[in-house]
Amino acid sequence: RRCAAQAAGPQTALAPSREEVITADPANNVTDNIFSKIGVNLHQQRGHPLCTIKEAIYDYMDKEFPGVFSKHDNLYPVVPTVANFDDVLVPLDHVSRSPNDTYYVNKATVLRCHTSAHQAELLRKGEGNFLATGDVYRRDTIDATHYPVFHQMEAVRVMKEDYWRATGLEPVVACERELKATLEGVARHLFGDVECRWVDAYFPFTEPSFELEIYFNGDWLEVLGCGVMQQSILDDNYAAGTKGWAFGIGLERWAMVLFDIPDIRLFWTDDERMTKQFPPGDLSARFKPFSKYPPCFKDMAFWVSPEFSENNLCELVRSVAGDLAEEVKLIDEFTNPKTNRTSRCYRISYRSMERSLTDEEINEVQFRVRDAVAEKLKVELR
Ligand code: FA5
Ligand code: MG
Repeated sequence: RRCAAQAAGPQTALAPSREEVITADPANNVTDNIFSKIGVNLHQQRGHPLCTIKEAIYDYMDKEFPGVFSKHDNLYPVVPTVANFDDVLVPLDHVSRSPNDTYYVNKATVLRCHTSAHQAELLRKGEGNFLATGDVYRRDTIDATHYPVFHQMEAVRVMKEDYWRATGLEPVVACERELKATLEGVARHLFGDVECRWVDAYFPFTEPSFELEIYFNGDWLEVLGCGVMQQSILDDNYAAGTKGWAFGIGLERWAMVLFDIPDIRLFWTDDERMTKQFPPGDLSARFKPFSKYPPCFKDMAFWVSPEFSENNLCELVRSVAGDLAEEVKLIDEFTNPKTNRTSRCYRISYRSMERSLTDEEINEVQFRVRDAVAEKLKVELR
């Protein structure tokens, strides 16, 4: 009953039908806008910068660990809630489980919010060393480096006992060392000399955990999460007493740094001025800005209700304005001391990557956004 995705190719993952992901279930929060991204599989399209990054990481990993890693880039993005969260030890009260952050098909099924959703499943199939790449879905704010659909590459590397023993190190230390050396190697392979730094982090499925940040356009950009795998994940799904490390790379972020791509929406355009700039496999391509059309700003102020959330606002803006919405930014907030009500003012910037927007057009979009906000978010427009 599954139908093939629009651009059928030999690699194309099966895509769900609309009815499979947009259901009448009260927990369902998948929008048409999100549905339209499932099955597109940018990471499988040869010549797409995300595919080029994927292949470059494969190359490096195969060189460092010949014949070790199996590769998956066609795993179905609609997964059991258990696989996405419970199997990787995400606590029941963790924010990522909230429908404010994750797309639920129903209580038992989600659009994966990370490729770690496949860790346990693949380990149970006996795969101890794999790279799993795919589209992931998150309700998130809107700006140049955040998009509700993006791509990750997961790595899991299990070390057999004789292997880590031969290092003469404690297993956790051996894992941490190999993990960091590997990722620094990947970064050097792609970027040559680049300023990067390790930051301590927390993930329920690794301990210790780290994030790698790269200096990009005047700021530190978080490009991956990683760590030494929690023992129980290996014990329960693979083999007792084995040790391992894992990482999850944000492919868009790496592609932005490597190819100088300034805005995450550019990955989704089929404007030839973008696509023609990236020959398959060419790591030396650099994005040359094509005339950037001017942005158009619209402000919107309202009294917030207790249920108000910024992710809901962003989602709503995106479902009305699509990729024309470049950024949604809080520019003012105050609380009336007498009534104790809080007012917020958001500035939406609209911009097309492909053409100049007319005033009428944006006014019309903004009207629809305002209507939708008043109706769906139960706030009082000012
Ligand atoms: C994770 O998703 C963990 N599963 C990563 C991991 C795997 C840790 C295995 C340990 C072991 P995080 O939520 O930080 O972690 O996301 C990982 C990366 O995805 C980030 O570093 C960033 O590069 C990218 N990312 C996160 N949110 C977005 C977004 N909205 N748009 C684009 N990229 C994003
Ligand atoms: Mg993070």
